[in-house]
Amino acid sequence: MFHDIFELDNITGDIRVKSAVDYEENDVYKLDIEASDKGTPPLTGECRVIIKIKDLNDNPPEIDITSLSNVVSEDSKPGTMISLISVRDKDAGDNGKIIVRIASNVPFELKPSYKENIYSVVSKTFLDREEVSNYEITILASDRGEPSLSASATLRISLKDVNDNIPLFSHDPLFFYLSENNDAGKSIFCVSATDKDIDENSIISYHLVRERNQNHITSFLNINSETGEISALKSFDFESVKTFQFTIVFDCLCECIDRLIICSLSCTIIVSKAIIHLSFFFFNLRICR
Ligand SMILES: [Ca+2]
Ligand SMILES: [Ca+2]
Ligand SMILES: [Ca+2]
Ligand SMILES: [Ca+2]
Repeated sequence: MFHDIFELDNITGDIRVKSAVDYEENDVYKLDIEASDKGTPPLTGECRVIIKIKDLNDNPPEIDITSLSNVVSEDSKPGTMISLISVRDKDAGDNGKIIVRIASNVPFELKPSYKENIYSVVSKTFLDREEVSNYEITILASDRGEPSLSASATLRISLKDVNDNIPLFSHDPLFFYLSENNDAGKSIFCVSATDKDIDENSIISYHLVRERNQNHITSFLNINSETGEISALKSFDFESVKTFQFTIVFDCLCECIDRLIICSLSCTIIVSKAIIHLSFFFFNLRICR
């Protein structure tokens, strides 16, 4: 095999390299050399030449990422393992010794394992999908060679939503002016709450708290549970009723406190004389048509 790599000058005895040598392929060659004189018969002598190849830092580190899942629940506790990282470098000595770090500013850190060159990526703080929903974790591996070679790899993580936000009304309590002689059966105003979660966790269902007394104002109001649109079933008269109050509730199973909670909004409607121009809104209300 070494005939392909080394050549021997049979006059001078010089050994020359005739093709590339690679420490990672073979780090030592043993050449058996024979010398003979020109006598009759020729006499010979033998020796063994051992050639050791010196390592150069010609291989950057390699990074393998084994993701347990690319989706992590936002309620994962600090220290939750996200992924396994293994690094290797074909060089020897310092040329193959690797320093690994996370190069991006993310709430994750590397924990060395009991095995050399294997690390786990773990969360180091509580996570909040409503603050940051996706992370790119850049892993940087550098060897200790001179000059150092390095490589990077990116791990992408999405946070899975947990229902940890209750719906919130922008104004609570709510005061609302309604012009008397409103059209019975028509919408008088709309309540709207927002929920920072997504999908099912952000769907809000509105309900009126009904009083047992059939003459209570809530008997004359309806709410669209999906839109929050409130309609009055009768026309109000300033001379007979000037103000009334009721409560709107919505249910939400908030996982942050692990129980069903009732969120509510207290509403006060002030009936105004018809001469006042239509409906006047306090705060930032949306008119439903
Ligand atoms: Ca090398
Ligand atoms: Ca190297
Ligand atoms: Ca959430
Ligand atoms: Ca929610």
